[in-house]
Amino acid sequence: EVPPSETITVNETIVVEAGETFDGEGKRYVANPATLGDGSQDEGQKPVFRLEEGATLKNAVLGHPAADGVHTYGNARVQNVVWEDIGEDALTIKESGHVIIRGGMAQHGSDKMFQVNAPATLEIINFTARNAGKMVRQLGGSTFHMTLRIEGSVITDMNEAIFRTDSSTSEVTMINSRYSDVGRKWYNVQHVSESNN
Ligand code: DGU
Ligand code: CA
Ligand code: CA
Ligand code: CA
Repeated sequence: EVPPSETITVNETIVVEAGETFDGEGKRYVANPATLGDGSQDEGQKPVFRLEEGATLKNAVLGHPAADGVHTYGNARVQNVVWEDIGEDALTIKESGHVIIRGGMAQHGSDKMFQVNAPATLEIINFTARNAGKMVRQLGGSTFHMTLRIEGSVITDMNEAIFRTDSSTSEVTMINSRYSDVGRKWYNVQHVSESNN
């Protein structure tokens, strides 16, 4: 891995407008703790990036502090994005859509990595996930349907689970992936399909 060439302090959430692509060009983006958040477990922090419907975020490194990470509103693509030290969480699906996270890595989350707060399909492909509470958490107490698909990924050191949900209809498919030390793996997930893991 080549270290980022430059670190940019983000004072105000970077909004990637509908249908647009933001190319981070391999630079590191850190939150201004005074305006976005300090990356602790305090709720109510602001995201470093906000992706509107159909937006793409690529080639960005989120450094410490990462505040509330990335928020998505509808369909979104996150390609080759690295979270060096997850903040309150790494990415949150705020509005329904199909979100694809392809390539990249996230590590060092005190609790959640990917938080799903609206009905969605989340695909995680060729990703490295390590050292967090759970890789994916559907909003606690919610019973909407979500679909999780994990492919070609490496998952290590999750205290609680790879996926935790309170919904009896939510489902996960995991293929061609490797994992170790992932707690309960599927926490209350009623529909699991796995192959070649
Ligand atoms: O405990 O609202 O963790 O989006 C309830 C909270 C929690 C959310 C979520 C998030 O579900 O704050 O960060
Ligand atoms: Ca939270
Ligand atoms: Ca959050
Ligand atoms: Ca952290």
